[in-house]
Amino acid sequence: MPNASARPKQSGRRARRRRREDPARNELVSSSLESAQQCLFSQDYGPAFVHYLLVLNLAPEFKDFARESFHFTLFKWAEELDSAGRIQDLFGCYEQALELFPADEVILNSMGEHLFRMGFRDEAAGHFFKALKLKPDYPEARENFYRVANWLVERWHFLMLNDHGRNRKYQQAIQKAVRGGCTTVLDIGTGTGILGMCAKKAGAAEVYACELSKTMYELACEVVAANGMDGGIKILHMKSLEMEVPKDIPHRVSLVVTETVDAGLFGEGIIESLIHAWHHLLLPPQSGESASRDPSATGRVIPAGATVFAMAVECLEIRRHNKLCVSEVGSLSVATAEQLRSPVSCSTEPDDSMEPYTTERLSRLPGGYTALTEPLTVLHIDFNQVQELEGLSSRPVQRVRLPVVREGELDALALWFQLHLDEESSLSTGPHEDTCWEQAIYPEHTSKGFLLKGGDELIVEVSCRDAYLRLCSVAVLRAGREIGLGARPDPRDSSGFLPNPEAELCSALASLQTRRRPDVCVLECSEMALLNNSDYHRSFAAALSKLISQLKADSRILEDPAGVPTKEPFPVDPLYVLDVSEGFSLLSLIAASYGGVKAYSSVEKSKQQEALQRMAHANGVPEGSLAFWLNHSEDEQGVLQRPSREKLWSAIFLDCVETCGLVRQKLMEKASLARCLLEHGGRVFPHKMVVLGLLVESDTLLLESAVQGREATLDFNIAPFINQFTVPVHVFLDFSTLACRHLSKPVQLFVLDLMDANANYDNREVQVQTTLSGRITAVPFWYDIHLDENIRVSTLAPNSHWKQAAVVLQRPLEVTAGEWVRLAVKLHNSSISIEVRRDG
Ligand code: 44T
Repeated sequence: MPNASARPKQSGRRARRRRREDPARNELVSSSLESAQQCLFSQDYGPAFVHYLLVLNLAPEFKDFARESFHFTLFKWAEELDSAGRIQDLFGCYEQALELFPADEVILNSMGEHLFRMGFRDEAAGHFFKALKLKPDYPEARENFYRVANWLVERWHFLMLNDHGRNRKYQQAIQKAVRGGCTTVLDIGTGTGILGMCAKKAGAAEVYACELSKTMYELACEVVAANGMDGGIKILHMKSLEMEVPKDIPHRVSLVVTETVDAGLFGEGIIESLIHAWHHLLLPPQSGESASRDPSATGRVIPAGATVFAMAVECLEIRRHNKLCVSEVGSLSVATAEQLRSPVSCSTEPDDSMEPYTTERLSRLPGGYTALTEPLTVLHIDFNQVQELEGLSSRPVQRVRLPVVREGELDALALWFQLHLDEESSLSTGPHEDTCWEQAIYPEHTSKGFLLKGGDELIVEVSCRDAYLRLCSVAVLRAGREIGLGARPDPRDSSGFLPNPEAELCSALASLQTRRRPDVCVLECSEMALLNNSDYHRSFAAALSKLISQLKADSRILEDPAGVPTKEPFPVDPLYVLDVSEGFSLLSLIAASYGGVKAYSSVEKSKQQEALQRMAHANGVPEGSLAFWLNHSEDEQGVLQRPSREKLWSAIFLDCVETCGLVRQKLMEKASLARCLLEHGGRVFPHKMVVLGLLVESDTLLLESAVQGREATLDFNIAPFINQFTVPVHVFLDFSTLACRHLSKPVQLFVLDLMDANANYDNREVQVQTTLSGRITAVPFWYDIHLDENIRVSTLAPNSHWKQAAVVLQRPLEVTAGEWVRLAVKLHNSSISIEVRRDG
């Protein structure tokens, strides 16, 4: 605790004079300061905080002197408010504190941490960013910022800005339109301002831009000013749907430019934005009969429209992230666990709890994919026809037939589109294009193991009832018969398609088997992949069973009064095992299935707890040997009901690596707590982690991390601004499909010992010899997780649920084959940092 009892030094002549001038104020200040210090001393943080507020508001000259004590008081009081659930009060205090100290990086960072814990990630990120701007060498804020920068400025901004082809095509289309007479322009969703700047540069008389993200809006303002266009482009921080004429822009415009499209085309709300724009922001469209053909008196949109394609694919990687593919997990049978599924599911009836699609770059999926059908056009949309846009949501569900060209299991439908910028030019987001675009993936849940055969036709329903384009495989036409795939076709909606009665019976049967029952348990895609990770569970089961038999054997050997060991016929107590993995985990259940074990799980969601209990029942695990730790926190007696041993736990499971490839936050703190709770002979699983990595040259990683120079961004000066949001560690990397050259062999970078605190260090230097000449641009890394002396799991294993991470170097290092380089590896608060230097 900072020194709370010291008296403030008189801070300068002016302050002294003021104090002399107002004795009543001085009296109040000094008594409040005294009270603040007393309260602080007696750990009465709420009143201490109020006293400090009063003092510092009345006597700002004490700010320097009281800063540390004020911080301490604020943080302690905030902790109390947090545990009491008084969230409004908590943020109220921070706001008051920031009014007093608006440029205080420590307060900003701490407020960011609270915001983050409560799920306000964007706001949290904004606070860390501000803290870091105020004090660039503040490591806590830097690490926090790196963890959340992705939410503030999504990584695809770098990709899009580095995509010269895309930028150029947009620029040419805009140039043509402006030179053709569209001289008033609105850029919807301007991002860094690039399309608006294209319009200005092409000679547009008036350019407006809007952007709903605060960070992107601020960035756009900086970029536009740096390019000397701040007088020429009016940027608004708002959603286009809130814009009005003449409040926000003086009159309607003749051109809207936008790239508010996601991989599924409509996910960023382009339909709604354009309907609104046509009604409120754009001049009337040019129509055949329209009297005026003057482009400056009519409105139009770039892009002019889009054509959407879909195809069916077989893909193991998609399958294992969306449905259970194994019948055994560890030693457990999960054959009855079909109720587990990923949240990505698309039926023609929108369901808010589900995401209709995920996105993937098909060409980069590990293990690849097989196209089972030809790509087929499923929709064409004209952005210049407002009636067409408005009609989309009321349009009946359309059925399209995809001819099957190759035999395979139906795992997903993939969707992409061609964006027609104007009559001449278009962009494609297809899987074969060399672009930054991903495809939208609609995983197939219902047709478990359904094999499509050449000559079949897959019937897909296409709908657009809410903001999303939805695709749903409903049936297969085989030899003139329709085989239902689970989602019952609705004859009213199917335009002119009448299913035969037999087919209807089939699909009714299928939907009886697969209809979502109330006990369906939804897991994240990464959790599904974890369940499908047989290696992981087999290794844990083996290591655990070894430990259990050892401990059981030990507990049977009791000392008799004469000191001679005797064998007890029955185990005395159950062994206690705790799984503190975050998210869904079966490790506790695997432990409980060994018998003589009482296992506690940290799974919190009630649906997931029910799923575990169902599986326990199905596997004959005795009632009572599986319990949920968090249900017991109120009732400590229930947990600590074993008086015969001093410490409770025989084994504690930690999930030490996040799916994204980073060490789990606070892992080492968790491990040391866990060690304190172990009985004699007990173990923390895993007991050790080895971080491995190698040197690579990868342009892809560079392009995904930062905007490279000015060329790609049409010679506009954008890179230095957006690159403030560059983070040195790239996560969710798939090393097996990363385009790169390996410049060295894998080396051991770091060891984390979870069983022995003394074995740890926080930085290490590693010498690596290069095997090829090239430019070191990154160091991908992964982990060997040692469960015991003999059993280990690698996070790089094929079919692992883990992805990898890579440190991307700020300055690539040119090396020649055989040269030695030195890596300075550091671990600070679970974050790994690596610097690469030439040796010598
Ligand atoms: N990502 C594609 C989607 N906005 C692009 O705030 C392709 C993803 C992608 N502003 C990998 C690769 C790729 N009014 O800054 C955003 C957003 C803003 C609006 C004002 C509105 N109505 C909107 C709607 C959106 O527009 C910006 C661009 S959205 C583009 C999304 C490279 N992963």
